[in-house]
This record gives sequence, structure tokens and C-alpha cells, in this order.
Amino acid sequence: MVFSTSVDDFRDVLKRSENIVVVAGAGLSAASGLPTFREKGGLWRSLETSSLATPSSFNSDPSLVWQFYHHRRVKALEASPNAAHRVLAELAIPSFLKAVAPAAKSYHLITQNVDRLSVKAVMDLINKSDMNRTSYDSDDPRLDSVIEMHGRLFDIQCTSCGHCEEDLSNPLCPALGRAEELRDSNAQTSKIKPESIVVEELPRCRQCGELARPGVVWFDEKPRKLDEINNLVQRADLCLVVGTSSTVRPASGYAYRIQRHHGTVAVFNIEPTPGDARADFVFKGPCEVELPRVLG
Ligand code: BJW
Ligand code: ZN
Repeated sequence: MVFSTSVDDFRDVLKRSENIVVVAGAGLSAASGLPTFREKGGLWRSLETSSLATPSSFNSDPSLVWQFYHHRRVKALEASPNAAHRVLAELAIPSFLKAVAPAAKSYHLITQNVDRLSVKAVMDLINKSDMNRTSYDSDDPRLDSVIEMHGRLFDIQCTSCGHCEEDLSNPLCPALGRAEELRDSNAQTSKIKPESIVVEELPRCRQCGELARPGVVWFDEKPRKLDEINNLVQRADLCLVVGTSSTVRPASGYAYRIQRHHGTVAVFNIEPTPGDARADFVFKGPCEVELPRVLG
């Protein structure tokens, strides 16, 4: 199939679309200063994601894996939503959605990202539009449009009792704070392996005191909200694939599934992806530029 790059043709499709989903990956947050997983040099200390983001890596070296996630937490805490997060967040507000997609009945952003920036972008918009509001309500239905299928970087999950809670503190525990300082001072020497922290000094569960882990989804684990996602994919007639290499299942298969029942697929990426050959539209370039340009 030869894909189109026509903005006008895409907008015609958007105007007719009823159930819209976005499938997003790390490229969505690249302009917020958060590195992607599969870019040159790796995400952290030249280690592959596949050697850190697995239950077996955590079981054999929880100190190493916690230091990786602590570093990611610090970066994500400092980051703000970019223009791509903001334009996608607008679609979560019914009046904005109707302006670009008058036939739309539903809109959902299925994100593989754990940085919370898509939720933050929606919260920022809600706070801006509701003048009297000083803080957001986490039960606001407009936030349900963001589905964080690989969990959340700021959730701390017990390895024993399963208790899970959000913790935005930095550092999460003194030992991780010290290790991050040491990492910064050794940055020039680019040490591959950090100092080891004893398990007792790593984050512990507030309920039962056992070792806690980051509340994210690692390889071989079940992604969150799969039933809800499958229902959305089943009925979607337009799918925007934004900033993902489309190499990790099950997210990598959603666009094809939507296309199989005659939905339209539009890819937004700076690089060619495995899905381009089958896509209906490809908008090559930074999504923080292309999404605002194309969605208007
Ligand atoms: C820009 C840009 C800009 C840059 N603008 N674009 C063998 C074969 C096939 C599959 C498997 C297999 N063995 C096992 C599997 C399944 C496995 C899998 O898919 N593995 C493959 C790697 C082979 N999947 C799983 O295990 C998943 N679970 C599962 O399938 O469970 C089944 C199940 C069902 C029911 C019950 C029980 C079980 C779980 C996958 C979990 C992935 N976890 C991670 C870590 C999350 C926590 C963390 O953040 O640390 O998720 S790995 C990592 O990859 C992370 C990401 O979400 C995910 C996807 O990466 P993403 O987002 O696409 O990033 P990149 O870096 O790859 O791409 C960035 C893109 O952006 C690039 O294309 C750039 O060009 C682009 N870009 N700047 C636009 N400005
Ligand atoms: Zn516990």
C-alpha cells in the first residue's frame, strides 16, 4: 500500500471518524527531554532496556534496576508536557474534540509511556478551563481518556502483598538519593555498573515492610487494562500511532487490528517504522511539530 501524506485528506477522515484511538510511545515525550528506549547509546549507562525491564533482572539485581528507575523518576519529575501532549490532551475535552472531529463519539490515548505527562497535560487543560479550580480531581472522567498500559513510574508496588501507591517524593529513599549523586559525579567516567545498595535500604512497602518495586509493566508481565483496550481497538475507526517503534507487543498490533476492520491508520514518527508500509497516512517528523500541524 502507498501511504498518503496529505493533511487535507487526513482531516476529511478525521471529520468522519467516530471512535478515535491514539497509540503512543516514548517518542511522544522525547521533546520533553525524556530519552526513548531504542535510541543510540541506550537509555541508561549503555545498558539495554531488555536487561533492566524484566522481572528476572529485578529479582537478580534489585539495586541496579531501582537505580535505573530512580534516575528515570528524577528526569520525569523535572519534565513538562510538550506541544504533542498538549494537542492530544485537547482531544480529551469534548468541545475541542467536536471542533476537529464532529462525528466523534469517543477518544482514547493508549500510552506505553510511564511518565504521566499525558495525564498531566489533560490536568493542565482542565485546570485552565475551570477557572475556580485550584487542584485536579483524579476521578475526573476526562482523565479516563488516557490509558497507561505499561503502568506508572511513580507507583510503588509491593513484591509481597501487592499494595501499590503513588509516591512523588525525591529521593524515594536516602540510598537511592546518594547513588544518584554519585552517578552525577561519575558521569564523566561513564561507569557502566553503579554501586550496589543492600536490599534493606531499597524502597519498602508502607503496609508490610517488604521490598517494593516500580509499578511498571516489564517484559513477560501482563499490561494494564487489556480488556478495556481490546474493546476500544475492536470498535476504533481511526488510529494515530505516535512516537513508537511498534516493536513491543501487544501495542505493536493495535493499528493492524484496527485496519483489519477497515479503520484508518496514521503514523507520526521521525523515523520509518515497521507499520509504515501498511499505514494509510505517514507524517514523518517530530510529533510535537506534526501533530499540531495536522490536527490544526
Ligand atoms: C519520535 C520522536 C519525536 C523519537 N516524534 N517520533 C517474541 C516475539 C514477539 C513478542 C514477544 C516475544 N517474546 C516476548 C514477547 C512479548 C513481549 C514483546 O513484545 N517483546 C518484544 C521486544 C519482542 N511483550 C511483553 O512481554 C508484554 N507483555 C505481554 O505481551 O503480555 C502478554 C500477556 C497477556 C495476558 C496475560 C499475561 C501476559 C509487556 C511489554 C512490557 C514492555 N515494557 C517496557 C518497559 C516499561 C517500563 C519502563 O518504562 O521502563 O515498555 S519495555 C519499553 O518498550 C517500554 C516501552 O513502553 C516499550 C515500547 O517502546 P516505545 O515506546 O515504542 O519506544 P522506542 O524507543 O522503541 O521507540 C521510540 C520511537 O519514537 C522510535 O520509533 C523513534 O523514531 C520515535 N521518535 N523521537 C516522533 N520527537
Ligand atoms: Zn506489602
